[in-house]
Amino acid sequence: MKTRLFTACVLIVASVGLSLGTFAKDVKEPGKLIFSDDFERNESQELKDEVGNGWGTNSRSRAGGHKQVDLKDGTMRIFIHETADHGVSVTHPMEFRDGRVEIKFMLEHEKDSLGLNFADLQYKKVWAGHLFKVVIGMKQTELADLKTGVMDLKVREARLAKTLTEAQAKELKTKAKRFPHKLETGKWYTAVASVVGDKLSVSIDGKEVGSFSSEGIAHPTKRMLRLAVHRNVVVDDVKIYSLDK
Ligand SMILES: [Ca+2]
Repeated sequence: MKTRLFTACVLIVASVGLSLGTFAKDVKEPGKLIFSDDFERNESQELKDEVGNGWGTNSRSRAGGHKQVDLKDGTMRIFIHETADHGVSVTHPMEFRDGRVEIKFMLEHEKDSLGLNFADLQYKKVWAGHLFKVVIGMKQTELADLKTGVMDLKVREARLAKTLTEAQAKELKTKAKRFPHKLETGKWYTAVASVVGDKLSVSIDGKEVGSFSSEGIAHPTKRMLRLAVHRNVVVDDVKIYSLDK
């Protein structure tokens, strides 16, 4: 009897251990690396944006062609030009349903923030392909569904025309979530934004900051990453993983 009990215990412990092991493996599973950049290079000139490696910027259309992105000391410095009529957008194509973006970043001023915007320019029911975003600021991180929120064309029109109904305004409030999370200026952090199904999760330096589920996040094709900068941000080591099977 004792032996049987002992055997049963061993089996239970072994199977729990095995499933924990499998679980740990699932959590750690990095997915397939589909893009990475360490910015260890320089431009051929210092007057205009020339990021290379497939990156685009909106400096020509929004800042009269003035330089707003500089490769320096093996990093990418993004800074808004005084003539810009829109935040700086530094874009890279990608494609996944479920995936993860990792990025090293440094904010140098209390008012700085880094936006990670996920877009699909082929989807025409939203403004400029906006699906959802993560905005990392000095005091908080915001996660927002833009597809079924403020960037939905009908919602956007109503907001601009100030004809948004009370019910619409109330619903819009459910499309974003803010998490208090303090950062220090002049310090490097690594942010990870994971998208699985309708859930967007963000961690900074391995610590979960927050997660948010909303239907726009489940959009089947995330085709572009936009780094959105309204003042000044330094970034490095961008990695994009697809978690699609
Ligand atoms: Ca680097």
